[in-house]
Parts: sequence; C-alpha cells; structure tokens
Amino acid sequence: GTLGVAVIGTGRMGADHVRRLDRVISGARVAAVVDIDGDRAKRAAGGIDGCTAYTDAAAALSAPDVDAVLIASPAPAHEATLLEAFARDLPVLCEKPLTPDAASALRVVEAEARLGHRRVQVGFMRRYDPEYLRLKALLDGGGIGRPLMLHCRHRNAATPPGFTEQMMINDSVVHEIDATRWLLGQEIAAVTVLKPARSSAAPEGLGDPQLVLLETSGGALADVEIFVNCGFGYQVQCEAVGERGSARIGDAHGLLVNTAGRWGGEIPQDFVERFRTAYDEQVQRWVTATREGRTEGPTAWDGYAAAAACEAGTRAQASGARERVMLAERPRLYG
Ligand code: ISE
Repeated sequence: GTLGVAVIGTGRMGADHVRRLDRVISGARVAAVVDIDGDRAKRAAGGIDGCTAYTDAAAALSAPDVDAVLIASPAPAHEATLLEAFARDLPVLCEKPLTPDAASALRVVEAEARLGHRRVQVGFMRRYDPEYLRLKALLDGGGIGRPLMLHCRHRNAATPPGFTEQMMINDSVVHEIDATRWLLGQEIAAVTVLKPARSSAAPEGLGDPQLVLLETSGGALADVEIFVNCGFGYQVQCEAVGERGSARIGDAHGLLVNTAGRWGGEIPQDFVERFRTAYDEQVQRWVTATREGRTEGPTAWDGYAAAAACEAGTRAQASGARERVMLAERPRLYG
C-alpha cells in the first residue's frame, strides 16, 4: 500500500519534503507533520488529506498510519528521533548531518547495529545528482585512470542568521566530505583548514571563505573552497584529476545565451533549485526501497564517518594545524 510518512521538522527542507512527498513522489503520502512550533506544523499539514499535525515526534511515530519517518529537524534533535524510530523498527530518511558530532553519530550506528538490520538512509543527496552520478561512473570505469585529486568549490549566495564557522564544515563541507568518500571509495584520514583574508561581505565573526584540505586513506587529496557569502548565487563544482585525465562537473552550462556583445547563463540561487532532481530522486528511491522492504543509499556509517571528519575539520579551523580523523571500528552490518 501507500507509505504513510511522518515528516519531522517543517523548516526550509522539511516543508520542501512535505511538498515533494505530496505532489512529486509516487507511492507515499504525508500522514503526519511534526514541529515544536504548533502553528507552523498546522500550516504544513493544511490542505493535505489525512495529514495530522503534531508538536511531539514520539506521538507522531506511534500513530497507526505512520509507516516511515523523514527527519528534517535541526541536527541536535536527530538522535532522539532516530532512536525512537529504531524502537518501533520504522524506516528513516534522515537529513544531513546525521547528528551534530561524532560521538552521537556513533551511538546511532551502534543502535542500528544492535537492531541487526539497516533502517536509515542519510540525506547525502548529491549521490543522486545526475552530474555526480556520471562522474562516479567515469571514475569507477577507470575513465581517467586512478583519481589523485579533487578540486571542489562550494559557494552559497548568503548565510541565514546564526550561521557559524563550525556550520561551514558541519552543514556545508560535510557534502564534499561525503562526496569524496563516495567518489573515491576511501575514508578521510586528515583535515587542514586555511583562511584567507575575510570577505567584508561576510557577517561579523564569520571567517568566510575558507580552504579545506582533505587527505584520504588511499593517498588522494581533495581541496574545498567553502564560500558561504559569495553573493552571486549557489555553485557546487568538482573536478577530478586522474592519472590519465580529468573530469569536471557543476559548470551549469544548460543554456548559454549570446546577446548584446556578451555571452552567459544563469546561476541558481539556492540548493533546493540546483539539486531539485537529486532531492526528488533521493526521496523517490527511499520510498520505493522502503515499500519493497529494503534500505539502500548512504548509511548511518557514512553519516558517522562524515561526522568524524567534520570534527577533525572544526578542530583544524581552531588549531590551524593538520588534524587526524579518528574512526571507530566499522560494525559488520555496514560491510
Ligand atoms: C545546507 O544545509 C546544505 O545542505 C546545502 O547543500 C549547502 O550548500 C549549504 O551550505 C548548507 O547550509
């Protein structure tokens, strides 16, 4: 039957997932929405047939018409909802980051391992982006030989209020950390962060942009420019350099216009627009797999490994030194 989904958190991503499940995805319906702000929850549920608004995640998870959970609340609230979902053996799609730090992410990994089967797909949606998938297929097929370096750029037009320097790593560079692990099939071994002169367009206290250097377990390097107040739009680019060639994605040359003595195109303004297909695909694949009794996609271990690398990254921001990533032993559930 149709999968009844409870969406936890109705902020920016949560509201977008409610719309997506309601109008784009097949095989699912929004059975419940949860927000600690009751009015916001009611607004999100409004107009959706049979959708109940809650202020308490546990209450929504115990509702008889809820079969699965999509977590889009702020990261510090993820762990409690994940453990609640495990207690009821409910399948979960959890927005990134899995949790805000490595210790809590490891608790989630251990709880799922105790359950004995996978229940969590982590929302690293770049793995569903058509361009990233082409790059991954090229690398896996040996198309440019052994990959040695990734050059990444991650630019946001502007930050929302309250965005911190740690969030530049935990919320933003976490995507490059996952993409590097996934594209290369290697762990992140060490992280270094360098800071150029601060852009005067950045809010007070935010050292923006920064250069993050990731060293992998297989001896590859990934450099990431993170610039969260670049002003001109949302850009995510990645160039892989291999022994026999290079390959680059994210140039967004969909429509190139020549007029009035100039050439150019448009730059998307945010991630919801740039990664629309990836978000749709991620949620559709989750719904389809869940209805077939499977869990696939990025694992809780991927969420933990990314959190451990992020922790080294925020240490590196503070110390200015090269910080090693400490990983726990990988439970057998994750291969
Ligand atoms: C946001 O949380 C995301 O996940 C976006 O993909 C990223 O570009 C942005 O910097 C984050 O704040």
